[in-house]
Amino acid sequence: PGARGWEGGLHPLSLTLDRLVEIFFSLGFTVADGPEVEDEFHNFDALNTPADHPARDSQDTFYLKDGSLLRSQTSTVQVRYMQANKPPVRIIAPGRVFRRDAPDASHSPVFHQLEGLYVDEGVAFGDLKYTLGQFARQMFGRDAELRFRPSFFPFTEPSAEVDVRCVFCKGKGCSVCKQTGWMEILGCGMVDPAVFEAVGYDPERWTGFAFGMGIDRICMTMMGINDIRLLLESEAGFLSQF
Ligand code: 2NM
Repeated sequence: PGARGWEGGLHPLSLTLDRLVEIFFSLGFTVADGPEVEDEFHNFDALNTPADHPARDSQDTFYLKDGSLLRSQTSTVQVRYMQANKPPVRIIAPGRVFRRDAPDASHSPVFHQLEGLYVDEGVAFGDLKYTLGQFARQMFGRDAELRFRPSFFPFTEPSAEVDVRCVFCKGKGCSVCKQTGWMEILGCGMVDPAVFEAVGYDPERWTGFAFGMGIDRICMTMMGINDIRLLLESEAGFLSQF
């Protein structure tokens, strides 16, 4: 037989995304998608982000000549989904997003997010903690431990940032967790009533939670990749390791 050729393989971001989708599918979520070129309503106004918010500055977001923009978050997909569908909602929205950041080892103007949205009657913060706990045990191991820190996002109230006890040193402190024992994995919160108003849901009847994570960052942590720019590299040299 002749020498076997290179067969190709899935990109590390695809491998990471496939695993994330599989986990959220097991928890009852389905995948939604939407356009990468958006308008200000879906990217900002509907998400309780007013005209004077710094995220709307042309230094921070890519605008096109006709006033449309490249989405800076996949929450745009959740907004479109809510406009088109009545509750209950249980979706994840993975996809490419854009921010005007100068590229370096940890920043790229093009990166990937996965956001989730759960809306029904009587949804509480405990449902959010339970769901993310189930996610973490599947993604990071059955003994995964989460820490919720109070934070702020315009579209959720209350909001939190979530850390997982470092999967490499189990909390002792190492170079991956920068000696803190914790790895930041996502942001989340209870959907702000102003978002429900904007999409035509009655905020007196419906409550929900949402969360968002950076796929590139999770991929880099789990696969030991130290520069985000490698994930957009087209040469097979780096990619052939996976
Ligand atoms: C995050 C953190 C917290 C989010 C909110 C929504 C929506 F559409 F429901 F308002 N979608 N995703 C959200 C909430 C995203 O990313 C760090």
